[in-house]
Amino acid sequence: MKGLVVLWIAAVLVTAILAEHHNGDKKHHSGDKKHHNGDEKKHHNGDEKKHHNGDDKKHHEKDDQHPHEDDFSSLEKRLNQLTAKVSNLEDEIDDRLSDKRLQKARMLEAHVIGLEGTGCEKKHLQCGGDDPQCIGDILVCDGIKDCRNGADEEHCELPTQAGDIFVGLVVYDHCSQRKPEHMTIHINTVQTATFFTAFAKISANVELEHDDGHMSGAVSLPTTGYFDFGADRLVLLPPESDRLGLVCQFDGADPDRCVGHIVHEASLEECAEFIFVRKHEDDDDDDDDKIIWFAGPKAQ
Ligand SMILES: [Ca+2]
Repeated sequence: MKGLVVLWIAAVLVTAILAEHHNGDKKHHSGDKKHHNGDEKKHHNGDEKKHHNGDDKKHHEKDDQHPHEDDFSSLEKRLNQLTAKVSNLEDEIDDRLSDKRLQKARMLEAHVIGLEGTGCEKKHLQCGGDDPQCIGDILVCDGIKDCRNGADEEHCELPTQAGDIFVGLVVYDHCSQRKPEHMTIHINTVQTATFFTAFAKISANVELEHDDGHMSGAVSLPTTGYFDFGADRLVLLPPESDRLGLVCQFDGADPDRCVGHIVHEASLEECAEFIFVRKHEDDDDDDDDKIIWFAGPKAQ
């Protein structure tokens, strides 16, 4: 009898517990339903309404509540910063590659080569670049790439043409008869041959005014010569019996300026130097002061 009572109490308790558990589940499910419905409703209604209302501020506030969207926002910020940096670098590179800078770099390179030498024999051109190579100067600008890097056919524009005027200012003069302060080269004709194109034939007049205290005057000396592409220089043969010629060296970068040396024809010894600058059409005869003169190498 005692055992039966115990069993009955146990059965009542189990029933009560099961009933309680079942009710809890129900509550849970209904809660879930509520949550689900509510969320969906809220989400759809809220989101759509907000979208349609165009209430971006509210939308972003909602976005901020999601941590992974914060990450996207921070990545986007960093990407924008990097894009700005790349853009700045591009501007800097463009600036460094400007024509003016490139010309300056080529002038400096020409100056360094002038000081160090090219490592090539006389009448030979150094192709330059990472692959040093010497070629004969008659192969320069002949229409065939003789340098492995093609450098011999790269700068073949004549820096001078008929009608050009170059005005030279004396740096030193140990040999000319008249010791002029200025000398002017008038280019009359320029002819490029169909063969042997490394040289262009030139005819010119060298004009100079002189005043040695006793006598003053002006002369115009007709002469011929050539432009040597390999050496990038204008060579004018001696116009007078003193056998003094003129060699004007361009730097390969600035076509408006050359360093002129008066040389003895036989020995090629330099005995005077003039810095020549192209005279532009809008330069007046009396406006020589406006020409910017560059300091040449010091007198020897
Ligand atoms: Ca060539």
